Amino acid sequence: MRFLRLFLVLSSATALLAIDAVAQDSDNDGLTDAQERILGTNPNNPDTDGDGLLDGEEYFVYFTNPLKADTDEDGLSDREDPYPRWLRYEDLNGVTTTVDRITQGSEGLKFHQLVEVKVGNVITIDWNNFMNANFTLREARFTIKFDFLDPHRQDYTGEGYYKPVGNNQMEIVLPSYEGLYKGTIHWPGRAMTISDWVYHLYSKPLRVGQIYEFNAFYHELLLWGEEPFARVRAEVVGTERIPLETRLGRREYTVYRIRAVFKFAPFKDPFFRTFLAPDYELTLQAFITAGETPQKQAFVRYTTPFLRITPTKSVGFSDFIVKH
Ligand SMILES: [Ca+2]
Ligand SMILES: [Ca+2]
Ligand SMILES: [Ca+2]
Ligand SMILES: [Ca+2]
Repeated sequence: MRFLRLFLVLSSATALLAIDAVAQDSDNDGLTDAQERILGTNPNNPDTDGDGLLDGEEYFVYFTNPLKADTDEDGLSDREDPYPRWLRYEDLNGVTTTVDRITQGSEGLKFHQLVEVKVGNVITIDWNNFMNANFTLREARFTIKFDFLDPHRQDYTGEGYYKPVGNNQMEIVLPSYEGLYKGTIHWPGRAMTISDWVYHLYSKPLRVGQIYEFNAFYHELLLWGEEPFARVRAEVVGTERIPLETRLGRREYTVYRIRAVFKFAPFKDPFFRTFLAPDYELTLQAFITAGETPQKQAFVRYTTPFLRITPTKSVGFSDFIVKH
């Protein structure tokens, strides 16, 4: 009996030691030694890449790379960069994947986005959106590559741009399914492309109850002869806790919930008329980690609408969640 008790004491001590070893954070940087093994960081150096941010802060708060001093490669180290991250978002519908980063180089504030859209055909888009200080669009340059499934259609790669000309006018060159679109359109103030909408909120001090209004441009609407701008009203409706799957397991984050109502002009096309009537509205949402500055605010989930006429007419959403 005595022997058995001793054995029990010993085995629980061993178990405690094992738990300690798993939970141990030797360099006190917010990541356990076991987590550091997964990420490849040094368990005995709290700042593996020497950029002034602790490994644990980088992973959990800034969403930057703890193995790279300048995650988005814009010349500003993660610590001094107001927009330091480079993140991959996957669409829960499996349609679109994007890799986003905001850089500040000689060309000013730039939102760079690599997009892959799989709608049977595969479209890859390399966007460079040059932004004003309030994250509205100043100019854009991009390359679009179409890989058609149909063996009778030839794959092609086209260059395009949006370039401001004169007052509130934008010259647009846009490779599309149907060939090259070229034209100059009215470009209202406070406008951006449809996928930039969440980034517009970046430059703002987010707080609950705040409302932001702007215009979102959707090129496919322009190509079909519809009014290409939606009027957007976004509101920070509250904070909440949401789970996020990360390489280090599931973790809960306190986030701002943002609700955005996209109001379109009445459509001429009967399909979209029926689908969106009577209000021609779509309600979308975004979740952004509740940090005090954009440096600490990461978009962890957001939705972007799409209304496609090619190859088939559809209304849908890309619901992006961060891969971390
Ligand atoms: Ca550690
Ligand atoms: Ca670091
Ligand atoms: Ca870093
Ligand atoms: Ca940087």
